[in-house]
Amino acid sequence: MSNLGFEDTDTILTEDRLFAPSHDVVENANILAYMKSKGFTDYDAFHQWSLENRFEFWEDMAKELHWFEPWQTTFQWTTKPFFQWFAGGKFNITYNCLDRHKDTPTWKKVAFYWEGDDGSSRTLTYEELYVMTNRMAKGLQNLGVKKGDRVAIYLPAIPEQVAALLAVARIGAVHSVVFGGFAASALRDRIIDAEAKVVITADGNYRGGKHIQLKKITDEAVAETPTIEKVIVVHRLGSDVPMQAGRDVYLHDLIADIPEDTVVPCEPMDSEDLLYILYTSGSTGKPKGIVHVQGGYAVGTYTTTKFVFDIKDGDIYWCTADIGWVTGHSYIVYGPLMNGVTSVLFEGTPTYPAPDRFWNIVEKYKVSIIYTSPTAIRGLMRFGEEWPAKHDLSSLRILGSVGEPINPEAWIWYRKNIGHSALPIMDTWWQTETGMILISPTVILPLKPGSATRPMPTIEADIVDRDGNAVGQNKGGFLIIRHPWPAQMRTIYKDEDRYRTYWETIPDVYFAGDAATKDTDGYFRVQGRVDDVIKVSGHRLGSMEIESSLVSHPAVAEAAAIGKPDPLKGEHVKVFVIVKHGYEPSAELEKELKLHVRTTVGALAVPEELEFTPSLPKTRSGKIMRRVIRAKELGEPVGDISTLDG
Ligand code: 6R9
Repeated sequence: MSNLGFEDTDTILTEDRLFAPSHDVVENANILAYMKSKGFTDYDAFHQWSLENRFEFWEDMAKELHWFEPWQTTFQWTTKPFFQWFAGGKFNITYNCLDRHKDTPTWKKVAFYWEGDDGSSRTLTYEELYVMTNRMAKGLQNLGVKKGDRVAIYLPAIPEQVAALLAVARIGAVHSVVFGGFAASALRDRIIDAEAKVVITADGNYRGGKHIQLKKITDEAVAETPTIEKVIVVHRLGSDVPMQAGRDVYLHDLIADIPEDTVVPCEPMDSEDLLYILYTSGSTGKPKGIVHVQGGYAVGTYTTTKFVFDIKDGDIYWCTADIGWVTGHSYIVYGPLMNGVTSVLFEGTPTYPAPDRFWNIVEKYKVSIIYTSPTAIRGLMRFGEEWPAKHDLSSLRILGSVGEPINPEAWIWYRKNIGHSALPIMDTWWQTETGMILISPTVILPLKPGSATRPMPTIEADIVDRDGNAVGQNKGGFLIIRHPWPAQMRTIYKDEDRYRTYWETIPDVYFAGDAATKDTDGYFRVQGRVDDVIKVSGHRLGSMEIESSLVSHPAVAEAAAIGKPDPLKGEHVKVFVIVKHGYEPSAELEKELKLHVRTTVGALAVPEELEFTPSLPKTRSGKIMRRVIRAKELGEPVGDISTLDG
């Protein structure tokens, strides 16, 4: 990453409104109970203690979960920047999501209220999810899936998707969930990189009323993957799809003869054994397989769910993300289930069939905690205050936000219209790589609109320059973390060198790739990426992935993709295209190229703007200077370009 530049990010928002938490909420907060057990009532003092006693903190948290055998070493560097948490421990995350709740009242409690895109619904208790998970685990074993094997999951948001993750983890296999909106070639590349043996998909589904043919896309992908032996097809629509004899099997057939009382014992995994791979965009064309492990990831997501969302027994929790993204892994599946909370799982979109779909769901299920994205909020704001006003939202007590910076205007709208002008907003900053929330308020902190506030306990975050020197208060710089936390990624799958760059770009600290500031109260304000990652509606896209897609089209010689500020999506994609000799720029070609990106990467990546150009600025070594293109496009100073050559 040679093009780090934050010279132009040194702009401080003059946002100084402060929203104090209510006394009752603070008194009953989960985090306060823990703080008091250590002799603290003030978060600053407690946080300072947690920096000095980080292992004690994480040991306390880990002890709340079930270990088949206790760990021997809480933390150790192996060869820096590689490290281990809870080494020597034997653990299974599915045991902690399900089995641990047996013989407790949680067992009979609802795990998920599922709401389909079409308004259909299903309810599953913890016990029922356990039964579904065990039968699926047995089915996978019957197909020959063993500990360490990779299983790709390409499903819509249905209970079987949750059970699929849990079943794979239960038998010690490794899941690789692929977002249902990705195109066949994206699914294919992820299956190939992970060398997955089995893929679990569905006959199809509806999203926002649109029919998505998951099985057809899977067939296209699997035609080019040498490792896939079996395709499991969940009946979501109940439609008949072409099945390849010997390879494809319907889930209901696979488990037909597996009795409901079947128990597949949880594989006792080493803490550091792989739990999952999740691909995300970086600054090269190839998505990175972020690796998370069983023990530390569980401890980190369990703890942050409990403290940030202040989970209580009667809560109805709803994270509106998709399980195909890290937010869904950590805060739909693992964190909430380990906390034994009742959740809503939603298959659809915020505006279908009408712009009050979210608020309708909140009212219907009496949701008390909602965790959504700035894009969703801004999108719903457009339709006006009358849509939330139609619904009784009085069940809500905590609001959450994730995925991109939330602008103060959206923050205020969210609080006023959804949060009855009173509820706290947890603006949670984290990443696929971090596995868990790292910077976020808890309900005890005063809030500032547009600020993710303070780091979580034990998290040592700072703002530094490119050499790692702290820049001081209210100065723009790079957001870094100084010490590993339990849920941090362990490596990039089959690419250790790429993992090292996170700890080597700025010497000896974890560099997140974001620009941010810290104010005099120690509150962080994250501004956005400083690398070639574009965040469209909170979803990560790599410039190079879009460019590679474009140059794979016969008419394209070269392409550059940049992110441009977008009032709704946060950012949108603009591409610059040089056509090959013999081709002419035209409106038709523009349409064709956009479609090409849609079918090779996915709908999210489709450029909003496409400009044909005769040339692109490049370094002497031939790299496209996206930062220069972006600055020119936005009419900003181009800045120091001497460092761009690489
Ligand atoms: C969880 C998730 C990570 C990037 C991250 C940053 C942006 C996420 C944010 C935020 C400002 C927040 N980001 N949360 N920026 N405020 N509360 O989104 O993971 O898809 O890997 O993206 O998202 O730029 O670096 P991921």
